[in-house]
Amino acid sequence: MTTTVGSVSLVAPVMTASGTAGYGPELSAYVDLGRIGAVVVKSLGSVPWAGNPAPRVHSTPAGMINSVGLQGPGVTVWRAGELPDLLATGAAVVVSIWGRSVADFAAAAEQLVGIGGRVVAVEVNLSCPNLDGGAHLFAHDPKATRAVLAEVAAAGLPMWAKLSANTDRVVEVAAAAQDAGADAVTLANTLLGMVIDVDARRPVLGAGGGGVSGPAIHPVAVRTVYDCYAALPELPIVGVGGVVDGRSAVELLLAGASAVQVGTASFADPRAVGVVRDEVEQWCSRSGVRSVRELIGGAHV
Ligand code: RRO
Repeated sequence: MTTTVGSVSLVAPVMTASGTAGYGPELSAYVDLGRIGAVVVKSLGSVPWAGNPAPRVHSTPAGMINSVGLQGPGVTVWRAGELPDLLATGAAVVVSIWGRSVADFAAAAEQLVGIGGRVVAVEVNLSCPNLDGGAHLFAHDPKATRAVLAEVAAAGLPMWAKLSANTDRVVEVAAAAQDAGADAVTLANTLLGMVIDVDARRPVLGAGGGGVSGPAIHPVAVRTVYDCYAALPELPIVGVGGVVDGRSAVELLLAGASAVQVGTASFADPRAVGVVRDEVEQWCSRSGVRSVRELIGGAHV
């Protein structure tokens, strides 16, 4: 079940998706966090952030939409207050960071210096759909992506750039990320969306629009991973989007991901990430696959 994402070795190819498993040991009551690849914490900024007005989540056909709006305590408070308890569970940790500007990312990265140990990577969230209402996503622009990663490199951790499938430039942006020193790309964040309450004649979410996730976007994730792997075969990929069981995880591995993340499924069942991990193992046993690494990119001719 072991895999690698660039220089990072993981005990399993299944981890939590940022924003869906808190910052600390929340899921440890339901999942042995030492048996999954990593816990990817919700994106943290350089300062505490209150997030968007409620309601922030709403179910949609085959998924959900959210406009959480980056609520969080900030890197420094998290590092002192929540990280020790998370590490005590035996989890490997990937810290996700966000910013509204290149300088914000630099400040968050600076707060990570020296963190090391079982914090194995920083996932750089260049694709939040709820930053300034989705008006500008760093991940829609190769130059902006490059500029952020150049600053985050100072954290001294392997960098995973979390990108967006809202743009037809995702391969170009992934190439820019690779060029700027990213060890991997995480493909992909939620898609821009909106739900309107027809009786109230208003958007359901407090912020108006939000990010759509879950099985409805799984084929989009598969295509995005497939295209990036085909164009940039040396760039490791973490696949995310609508993984709900072993088969949907294997699908992303076959598209070219070295590991996958489980997010929305955890809202319905907090055991989901552990269940998916076990189902991948069972699928491999039944299919005569001796190592999940054999699967990576296996759907490409
Ligand atoms: O907090 C959020 O609203 C949020 C983030 Br940072 C993100 O990257 N993706 C998402 O769907 N929601």
